[in-house]
Amino acid sequence: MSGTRRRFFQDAAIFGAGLLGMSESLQAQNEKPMPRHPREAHHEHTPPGAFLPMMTPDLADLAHEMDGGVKVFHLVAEPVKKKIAPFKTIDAWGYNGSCPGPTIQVHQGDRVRVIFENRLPESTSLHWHGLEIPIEQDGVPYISQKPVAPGEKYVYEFTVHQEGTFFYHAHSAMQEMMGQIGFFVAHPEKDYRPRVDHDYGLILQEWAVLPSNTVPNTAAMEFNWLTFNGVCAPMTTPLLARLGSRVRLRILNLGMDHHPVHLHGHQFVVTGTEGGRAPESTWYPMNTVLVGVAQARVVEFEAKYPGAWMIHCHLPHHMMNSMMDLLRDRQIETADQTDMKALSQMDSLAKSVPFEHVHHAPIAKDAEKVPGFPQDAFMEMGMDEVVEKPETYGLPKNWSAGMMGMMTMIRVLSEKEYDAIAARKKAPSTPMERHHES
Ligand SMILES: [Cu+2]
Repeated sequence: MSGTRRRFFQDAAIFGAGLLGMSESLQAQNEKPMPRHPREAHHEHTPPGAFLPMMTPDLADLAHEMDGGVKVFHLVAEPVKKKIAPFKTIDAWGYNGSCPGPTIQVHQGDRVRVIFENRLPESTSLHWHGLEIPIEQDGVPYISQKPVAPGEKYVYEFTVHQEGTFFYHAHSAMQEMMGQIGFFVAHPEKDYRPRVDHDYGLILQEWAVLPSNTVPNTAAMEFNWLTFNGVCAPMTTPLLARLGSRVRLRILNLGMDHHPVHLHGHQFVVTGTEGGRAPESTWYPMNTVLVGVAQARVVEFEAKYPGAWMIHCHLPHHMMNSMMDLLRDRQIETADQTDMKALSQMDSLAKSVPFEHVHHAPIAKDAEKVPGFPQDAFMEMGMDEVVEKPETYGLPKNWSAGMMGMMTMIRVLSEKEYDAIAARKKAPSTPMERHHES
């Protein structure tokens, strides 16, 4: 038995007893009846109208209240201090204290009211990207409405007759690049077939933040911080799937670049776009999907193979952050870097957070003599401890060293492993957290 598996079994024994796993947290997100266990979503007896909510790792859902038959949401545009990496907090703009904004989930056919408040220092509006709604709800300043001035409110109301993966964003380019975007998911009246057991959403963003600065340069054409749901790897929370389950992944892009998002170890099919569900006759196997600007791509796959499988943008420079702030006195460079210098830079950064820095991978004795050295040497910076959370439990030591930029992973887990992590998510105190307090 491997060490990882043994740790899981110990964990299950300690935390598993009497705990119900994921189904309750899913239920909490959803006012309609939910199956007790996500796998039962496959079952023919799912109550009518029930749907599997999309999970947006590292972001919350926006709650709503009912006013007669109308779902009422409150959305506030405001500046947000956003920690995108353990050692980097930026001054972004977002909604309800969150960047990207909280996820809105509704049903096809719902009447939706969004009471919008502008707490930005400038005028803005909300555009409902992809939704077929009356022109006066379209959120384009001067064309469909007056700009919403600072301190003002505006009420949007429309019926959602479509299904699919939509989004809301400010209809002003620079505000978009400051982070003003969020998911708007419309679940179908009749569940998609085949049904899935897990449904995850990822928002792709890119940021240009100069060293020792906190404000993104929204006029820049080059980007040094790359995020999924507002955080760079390894801060991205791993997605979890039960072995043998079917997974839906919705990927949304609002930035300056198109991102080829690649999944390791599994093939998927594209089952939808920002325009809704695609007919099954159009599905074909792939493992990299290009998500263009202002597009959403929905992919589905069977989680057939156990392991921690990476999901990442495959643009080489998006598989890392520039490390300008990380190493302070250097940008990414491929010259004049020595082992001692790199180590002392990493150590001083690690101390400033603080976290325990794991020594980088070995280099050859005469490495400096080889033209081109270094390339990836000195790039990786293990920080398991500072990004530890239930979803990272049981990963191999120094797993975080290889995680940078637009990157996350899907952990395909046995029932026992999955339930052990679900139990940790519910446990108020775990040895991991106690360790942090000590
Ligand atoms: Cu990319």
